[in-house]
Amino acid sequence: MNEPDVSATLTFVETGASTADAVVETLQSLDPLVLSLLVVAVAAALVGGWWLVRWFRRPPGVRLQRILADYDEVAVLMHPNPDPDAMACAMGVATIADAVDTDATLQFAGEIRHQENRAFRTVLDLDLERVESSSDLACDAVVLVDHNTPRGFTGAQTVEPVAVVDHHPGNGTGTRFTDVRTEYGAASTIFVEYLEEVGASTPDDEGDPVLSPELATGLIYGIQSDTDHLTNGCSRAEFEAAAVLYDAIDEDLLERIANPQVSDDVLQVKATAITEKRVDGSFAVCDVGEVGNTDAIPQAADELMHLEGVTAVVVYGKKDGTIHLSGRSRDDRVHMGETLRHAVSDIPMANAGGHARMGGGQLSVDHMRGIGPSDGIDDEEFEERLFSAMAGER
Ligand SMILES: [Mn+2]
Repeated sequence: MNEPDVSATLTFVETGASTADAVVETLQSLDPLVLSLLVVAVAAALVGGWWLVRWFRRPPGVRLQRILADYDEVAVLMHPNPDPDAMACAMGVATIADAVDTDATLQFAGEIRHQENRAFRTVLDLDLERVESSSDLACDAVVLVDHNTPRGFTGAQTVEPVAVVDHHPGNGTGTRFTDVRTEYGAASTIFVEYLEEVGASTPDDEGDPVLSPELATGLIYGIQSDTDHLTNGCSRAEFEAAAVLYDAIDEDLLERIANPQVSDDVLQVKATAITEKRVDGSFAVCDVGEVGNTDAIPQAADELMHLEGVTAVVVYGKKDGTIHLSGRSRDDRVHMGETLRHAVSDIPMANAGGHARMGGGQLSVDHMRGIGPSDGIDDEEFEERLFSAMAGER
């Protein structure tokens, strides 16, 4: 039974020996110059390999910091209309960069409209710069946070970020550093880990970053706002990050961000949505009319979702001849993005879409009423259409 095995082993040993002999012979026959080059090449490969292993064994926060140290200045780019998670991440990059004497300019496209976002910026005294085109970027070295593909400004598609830190799905990458964790509830959580990795939770006098009350408060608020106060889309990492931040959080600052004054305009729109809504089964639709601040529309949609028995809502309002739509759903039968897309599909120049639970869109009033060849529809028909789209009817 064992015989074939033994002979196989013998053959292997013989072959092995003769191969080793052949290698030695070949080496001896080589020119000394070639031989020494060969030795140098092997040594270089070993050192390179060792270096690579060491580099990739470093925690990502340390790697990011080493990369930031190569630049005098970086532009930290938040996504358009940045939210607290994006702003907190930008603060995180600035702190990690500051410890290695790299200046960080925090930049964003779009606007900071939502009262919570504005309160976040004001209370934490953030210096944020608005960009309209890629030429406004503070420098070539761009660090992208809370999104992975630059968008929302002229020339965005030409920007090649050096580093990308995000928690959204997508294919965007940085030329030197990419850390996208889609299982995380907030990108701020990743920065809490980075700050620990670079020693920020145990500050010393050697220039290591310090977890300031502002930064800790910003990061916990970023986590809270992206996870609906740790109730939705969380991973264990969010709770661990909250524990790390706990000692440094300034409760006064946190309270001021969480309870900002709401403009009269926004409250009016919410009130209209509550009193004027039309409910059909478990769906609600409301036309809130002309609005001063279009950001009030999604907030009104959020408000209506609190209504008992309502599982999907669409709120729409008009500003400057454009209808702004915002939909929410916690009904598995209603994919809100698809619902809105379907509802406006035959209206020229309209666009709408989004995720299963959240969607939005815009269309021009003139195009809806019908200009040129199309017949157009009125507000009432449009509402009927929204209801039937939610119900999955054609
Ligand atoms: Mn986020």
